[in-house]
Amino acid sequence: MVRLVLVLGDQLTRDVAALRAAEPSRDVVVMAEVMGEGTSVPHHPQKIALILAAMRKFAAALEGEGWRVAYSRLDDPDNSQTIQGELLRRAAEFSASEVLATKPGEWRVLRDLDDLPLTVRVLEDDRFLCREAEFLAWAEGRKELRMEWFYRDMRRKTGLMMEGGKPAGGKWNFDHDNRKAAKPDLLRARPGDFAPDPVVEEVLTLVEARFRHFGRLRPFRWATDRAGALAALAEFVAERLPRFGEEQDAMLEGEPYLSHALLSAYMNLGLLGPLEVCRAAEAAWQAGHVPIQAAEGFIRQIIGWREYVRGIWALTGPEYLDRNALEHRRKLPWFYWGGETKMACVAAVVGQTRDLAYAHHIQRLMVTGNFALLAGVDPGLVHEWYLSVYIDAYEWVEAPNTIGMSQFADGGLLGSKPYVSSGAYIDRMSDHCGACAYKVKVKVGEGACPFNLLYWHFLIRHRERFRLNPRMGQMYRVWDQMDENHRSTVLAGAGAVLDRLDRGEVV
Ligand code: FAD
Ligand code: DLZ
Repeated sequence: MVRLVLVLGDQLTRDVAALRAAEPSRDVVVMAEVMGEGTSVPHHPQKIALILAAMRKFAAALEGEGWRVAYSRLDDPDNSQTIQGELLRRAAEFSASEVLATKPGEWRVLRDLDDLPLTVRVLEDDRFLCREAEFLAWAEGRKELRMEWFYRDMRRKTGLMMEGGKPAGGKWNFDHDNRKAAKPDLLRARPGDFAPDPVVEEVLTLVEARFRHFGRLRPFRWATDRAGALAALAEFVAERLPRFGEEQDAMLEGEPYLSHALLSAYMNLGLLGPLEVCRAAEAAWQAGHVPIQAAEGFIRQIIGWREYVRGIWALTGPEYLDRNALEHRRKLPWFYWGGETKMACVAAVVGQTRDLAYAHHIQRLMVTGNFALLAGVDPGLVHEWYLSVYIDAYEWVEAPNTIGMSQFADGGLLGSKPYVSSGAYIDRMSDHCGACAYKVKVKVGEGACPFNLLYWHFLIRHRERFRLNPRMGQMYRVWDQMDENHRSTVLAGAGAVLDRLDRGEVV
C-alpha cells in the first residue's frame, strides 16, 4: 500500500523524521506550493521566494536519490492551493489512505492535518537538540523557567565548549566582554550574495505575479540549497564570528548585518542543522581564530535561546498565541507596514525589514518590539507582523520571541521582566538618534522622543504588576522622586503620542 510522505516548506532535509521513517520503494513524497500557506499571513515576498525555490531544489535532489515525488507547483491548474487539498488529491491519485508527516511548526497546520479524513501519523520534529519530552521534563515542577539554566544543561548534554565536565574558560557566560555600545569602527559587513540561478529566477517571476505583500522582492540575495547554506556558514565563521558578541547589540544606520550570522533562515528551513553550526563555531575557537566570548555567545544563541523558545512553544500549545497578560489592545501603527514615521530608529528598522526581510535581534527586540510594547499594541497583531515580515519566521520560534520575550504577553513565563527602554538605550546602542526629528535628550514637550514619554506611561499604567519586580523597583523610585508637575507633563505628552497613533497621524 502506498503511503504519502508530507514534506513541508520548512522541512527540507533528508533527516526530517517523516523521510527517515519512509521507504523510497513504496512511498510517495508530497510537496506542495500553495497559496494557503503563502497568504496565511502576508509573508514577505523574499521569504515566499526562498521557501519555494528551496522546495523545488530539494524535491529535485530527492528525485535524484530515487524518491517518487508528487510536487505541486503554485501555478499548476489542478492545485487546490491548500496542504490538506493537495494531500487529498494525491491520496486519490495514488490510492493512498495513510500519510506520514513531521510535526509542523505551526499549530494551525497541525490542526489541519488532524482534520483530514485520512490516517495521518505525525512524528515529532527531532531536528532539535532537545526533544519535546526532555524540555517538558526539565520544565516540570520549576517555579521559574530561565534560559540560563536550560543552556547549561544543553552545554553539558552536547559537550560544546566543555573541558573535563566544566565550561571552557571557567565560565558559562562571557557577556561581560560582549554587547558593546555603537561605535564607528563596528564591522561593516557585506555578506556575499547568491546570484539567482534559473530556478530562483522562475520563482521570483512567479512571486512577483502572485503576491502583493509588504516587502521588496529584489534584489534577492539568499542561498536556496544546502551547498549555498554551507557556504554562508563558512563565510560567517571566517569573517564575522570573531567579532560576534562584542557587536551583537549594536545598531548603525545603513548597516543591517554588522557581525551577525544571517543563518537563522537556513537552520529553520532545514538546510543547516543547529549542531553542525555550533560545531563550526567551536572548531574556529579551538583553532584560535575566534575569541572565547564570541564562540560562547554565538553557541548560546543556538543551543540556549533557539532550543529554549522551541521548548516553550511545545510546552504551552496553541493557546499561547492568544495570551495578552498586559491587556494591550491598540492597533499596530501603520508605519510597521511601511507608512511614514519621524522616529529615525523605527524608520531604519522597518525600511531594512522591507528591503531585506531581515533585522537582527536587538532591532527586533529594542526598536520595533519595544515601541509596540510601550504603545500597548495588541500582541496578536504584533505576532502577525513578525511572522509575516522576517525571512526566518515560523511560529515555533517567532511566537515565543514576540508574545513572550518582546511583548511580555505571557505574563513572564519566558522572561522575568519586560524588555522596555526609553530612548537613552537606543541612543547608546546606535547612531540613529543624531539625525532624528525627535531629540533623545528631551524628556517632555516639543521634540521629546516618543520612547522617553511612552516608557514612563508603560511603567505607570502597569505599576501594580511591576512595582515589586526586583529588576524594576529602582525605576519606580526614580519616578516617585520626580517633581509632580514634571510627572503630569510626561504622562500628558505620552497620552498625546498615543492619541496621534490612534488617529493614524504621523508620529
Ligand atoms: P545572530 O544574531 O547571528 O544569532 C545567531 C543565531 O542564534 C541565529 O541564527 C538564531 O538561530 C539563533 N538565535 C539568536 N537569538 C535567538 C532567539 N531569541 N530565538 C531563537 N533563535 C535565536 N528568530 C528566528 O529564527 N525566527 C523568528 O521568527 C524570530 N522572531 C523574533 C521575533 C522577535 C520579536 C525577536 C526579539 C527575536 C526573534 N528571533 C527570531 C530571534 C533573533 O532575532 C533571530 O534569530 C536573529 O535575528 C536571526 O539573525 P541571525 O541569523 O543573523 O542571528
Ligand atoms: C511559510 C510557507 C510558505 C509561504 N509557503 C509554503 C508552501 O507553499 N508550501 C509549504 O509546504 N510550506 C510553505 N510554508 C511553510 C509552512 O507554512 C510551514 O511549514 C508551517 O508554517 C509550519 O512551520
